[in-house]
Amino acid sequence: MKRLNLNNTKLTISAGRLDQVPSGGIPQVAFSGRSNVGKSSLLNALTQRKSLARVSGTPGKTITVNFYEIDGRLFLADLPGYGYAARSAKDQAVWSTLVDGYLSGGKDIKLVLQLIDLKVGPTKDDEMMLEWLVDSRMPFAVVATKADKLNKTKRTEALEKLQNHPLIPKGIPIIPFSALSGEGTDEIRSFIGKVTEI
Ligand SMILES: Nc1nc2c(ncn2[C@@H]2O[C@H](COP(=O)(O)OP(=O)(O)O)[C@@H](O)[C@H]2O)c(=O)[nH]1
Ligand SMILES: [Mg+2]
Repeated sequence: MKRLNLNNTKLTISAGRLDQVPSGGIPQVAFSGRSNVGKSSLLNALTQRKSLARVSGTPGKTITVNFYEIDGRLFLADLPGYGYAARSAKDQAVWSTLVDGYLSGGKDIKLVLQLIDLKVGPTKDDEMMLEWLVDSRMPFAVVATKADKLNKTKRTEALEKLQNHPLIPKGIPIIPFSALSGEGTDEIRSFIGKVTEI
């Protein structure tokens, strides 16, 4: 298959409603994680763009799934973050309806990348997400973000904790990633290529 042209990337749709979600058969990879986990930074690293996705923008303002179209052959779907203490019950319900509806109904979703801060470890919200992914049999991988923040000993410990986590089944890839050093970028890219068969 022809190599993806990552320079040919654009934000196509900010979907606030399920009927705005693309459904034309182009494979989609969804990025899930709490606010501040490093989702925008990962998207920028993967697409070799400095600011395709806004890094640490005003959290929780708009609840949308942002679709980035790559070379007309792949969508990266940036799910709205979770874990905002300040989010109202109403906004929380909007989040659940959109995310649950998207992940349950999206026949073009080939993979979910679940981001977990390697230093912080899985939060309660991360665990709810992991449980959902396992129960719904969604193909997923864990991206352990901000790996540069840990020294070698702490890093090994933290990775072992993830590997032994009861909600992360054996065989689910756990990929350490750092937006600062670029570690993990190629691995995540080739994993996406393998799973989506593009
Ligand atoms: N040290 C370090 N900081 C990071 C990394 N990735 C993101 N950050 C920082 O974490 C904060 C949140 O990042 P962002 O990508 O906006 O997270 P998002 O809210 O999940 O989209 C920002 O201040 C980033 O600069 C990383 O790999 N290493
Ligand atoms: Mg973001």
